[in-house]
Amino acid sequence: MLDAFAKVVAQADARGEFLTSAQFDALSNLVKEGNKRLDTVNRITSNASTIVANAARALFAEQPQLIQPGGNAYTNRRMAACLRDMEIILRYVTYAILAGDSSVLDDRCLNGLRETYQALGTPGSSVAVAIQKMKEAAIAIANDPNGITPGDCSALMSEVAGYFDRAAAAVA
Ligand code: PEB
Repeated sequence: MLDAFAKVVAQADARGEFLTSAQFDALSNLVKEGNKRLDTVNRITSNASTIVANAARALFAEQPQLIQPGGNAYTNRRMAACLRDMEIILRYVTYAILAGDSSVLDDRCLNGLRETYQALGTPGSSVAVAIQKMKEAAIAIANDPNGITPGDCSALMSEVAGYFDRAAAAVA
């Protein structure tokens, strides 16, 4: 599990060299813009249950077969497992945002997840849709200019979108 700093250190050490100025500048920018990242993680974390519930509702409205008899989220046990999975994925996305690196998401959440869903008979493509809906909701909340110091968060929001896209691609 790496963060943006540990990754650069590992890369530099593998070459046996000091940090390049490009690596240094990227980390310097990460520090300079760090409050945006912390605010983003804080906003997504404190709205996690709303993000999960709304994304799940939107998924089941689009794919009602999932909650009909025989569906993959039919019965409370499967519904609970589905909401739990969405929450786990969102939680790892928040870790990746904080770390500025996807390795925690990759190694602890996404690795083997596609195969798990295949073995369970859970439709990965539907999980991917749920993740995309969480992405939209999370970005709307994180990027809301109200109640916060205004600034340009476009680069950070595309990084955030990238972690959700990575998760969706890993299960689709
Ligand atoms: C992954 N999900 C399920 C299981 C596991 C995971 C390991 C099997 C064990 C169990 O039921 O608890 N666990 C989960 C995860 C990590 C982990 C992400 C990462 C670290 O450890 N059903 C749907 C939707 C979708 C869904 C498409 C969006 O209709 C999910 C939610 N996951 C779902 C369901 C089950 C499941 C299990 C319904 C139960 C499947 C079953 O028992 O039939």
